[in-house]
Amino acid sequence: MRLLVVLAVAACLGASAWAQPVPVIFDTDMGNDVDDALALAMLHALESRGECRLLGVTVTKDNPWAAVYVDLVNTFYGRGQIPVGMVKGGVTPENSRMIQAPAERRRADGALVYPRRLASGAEAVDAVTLLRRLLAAEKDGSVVIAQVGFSTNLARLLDTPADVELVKRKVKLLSVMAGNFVQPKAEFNVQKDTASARRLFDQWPGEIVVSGFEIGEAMKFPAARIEKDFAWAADHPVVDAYRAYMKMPYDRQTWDLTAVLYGVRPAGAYFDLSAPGRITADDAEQTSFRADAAGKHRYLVLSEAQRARTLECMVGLASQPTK
Ligand SMILES: [Ca+2]
Repeated sequence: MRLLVVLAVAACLGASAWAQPVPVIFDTDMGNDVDDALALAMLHALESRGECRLLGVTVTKDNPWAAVYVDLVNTFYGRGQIPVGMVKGGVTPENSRMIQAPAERRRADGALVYPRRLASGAEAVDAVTLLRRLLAAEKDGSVVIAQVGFSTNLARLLDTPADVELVKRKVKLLSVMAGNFVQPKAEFNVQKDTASARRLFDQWPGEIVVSGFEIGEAMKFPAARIEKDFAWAADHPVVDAYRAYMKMPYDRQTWDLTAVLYGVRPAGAYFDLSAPGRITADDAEQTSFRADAAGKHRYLVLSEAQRARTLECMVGLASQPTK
């Protein structure tokens, strides 16, 4: 048993010392659910470990607090210079306590608990412009994009042949949280902007690996670990978001964390993959998969044997102390 635990921990530590950090873009609907915040914390931990470089964050929730919250989390982790792009005319503009409450918290002397660069989402650059700029600056075939919200920004990146060519040249993998591959049910990310999801699956020129609803549903982030594992920080913006999102204690699904984990560590054996094929999003806001040896889409499969180790790894990364 002890050997198994040691092996699991070693496998979670995992990064090859000689590997180059993976350049990552995080595209998120920050504010609609707390898994986006935990996934962003994971990316910072992976960057601290030398496994990735967070090039930028693009937001698909059209609420001004979303970019502010992303910016204050980046600042908390010592990376306030990371650019944040905002969707224009996007979906789900409603306010959300999980992003607004940490952003508004002040100390007794009036100072912000979580300083940041952006005063409002209105100051953030346009998301599509930022995507284009970030991709152009990277080596060919190197960039991983983790899309854990709507497909609004990435679908818009397919508007011009020049941008499609840019995606084809620069992006190594698109790791997406969307859809459902075990039940014919609409999933939030597809439901809220079905046209963009359909367009992404129809026209994205590269490989896509999708984490369906069922994967994060099978692994819930334990509330007790929020209380315990983040205790190294007197104030932590992700813990604040978790507490503000729903009444504690609650265990929350790890949907977006799974897409980040696969995106940065595709060889980590945290998941299995479906056969290659084609994913489509239909008018009923549902995803379907058709096997096709020439297809560029696959979805994640989680075995019972993988579940505990994969969850433990996500919890460990999300709560990893800053340097
Ligand atoms: Ca999300």
